[in-house]
Amino acid sequence: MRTRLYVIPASHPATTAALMLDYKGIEYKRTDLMPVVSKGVLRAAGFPRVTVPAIKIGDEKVQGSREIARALDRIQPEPPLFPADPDKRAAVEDAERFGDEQLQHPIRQLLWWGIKRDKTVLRSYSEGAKMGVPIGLAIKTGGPLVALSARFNEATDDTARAALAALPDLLDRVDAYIADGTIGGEQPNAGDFQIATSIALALTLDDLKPLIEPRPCGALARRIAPNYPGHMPPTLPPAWLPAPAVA
Ligand SMILES: N[C@@H](CCC(=O)N[C@@H](CS)C(=O)NCC(=O)O)C(=O)O
Repeated sequence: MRTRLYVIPASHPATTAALMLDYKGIEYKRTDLMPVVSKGVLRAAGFPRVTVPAIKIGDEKVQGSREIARALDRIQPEPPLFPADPDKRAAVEDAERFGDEQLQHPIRQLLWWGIKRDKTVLRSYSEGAKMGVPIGLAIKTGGPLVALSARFNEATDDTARAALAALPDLLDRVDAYIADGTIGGEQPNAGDFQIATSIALALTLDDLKPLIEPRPCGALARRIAPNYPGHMPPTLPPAWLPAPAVA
């Protein structure tokens, strides 16, 4: 079936969709979009909203990482992204919802906070992407796009500090999902794909690595989303950082 996935390079929910397509063995073409510009392209392609991931699969258009998980299971049931047992499915859906609604955004805000300070890191986050313009040029001329993205995502000092303050509890919750077997099993599910990409993106920020790497969620991210692109050297004020977890 003809399938095209629309992504912004290094977008964590877009990587969730890519990993789920790979897991299902569905071949697809990828369209890499620049942030902000992505909104117009998605609208022009007929999607109802302005965020990635979005896919065209056959004649269907599906947008949103959670919607895509369900569409993929419907279109190609094997291997499944959700358990057949209703209680287990409800637990995976709860983890997936948490990943989408609570975990994704603070990590996104910390990323844009850092990019705002040093947009040269965009080169590493765009590794392997085909943006239609040379990445050096995109970086040189990308100031306004970065400023707009930071504003769109409300990546301010206050929200970055709030994201950092919330991080230990968010990581505890992921570790709890792993401990109770909701995610982290031998066969990955939609919860694994949803959550691991946010953790993998967070691991590209050197400031966050010591908080995450010793935890079970760090190992999960490395297993489910290896080779995640991007690297941000230390940039956050040390006074804002929570204390690393005690091993
Ligand atoms: N919760 C949505 C989030 C989608 C989302 O916010 N995607 C971001 C990229 S991570 C986006 O498209 N932003 C638009 C932009 O940066 O211009 C999902 O999981 O699909």
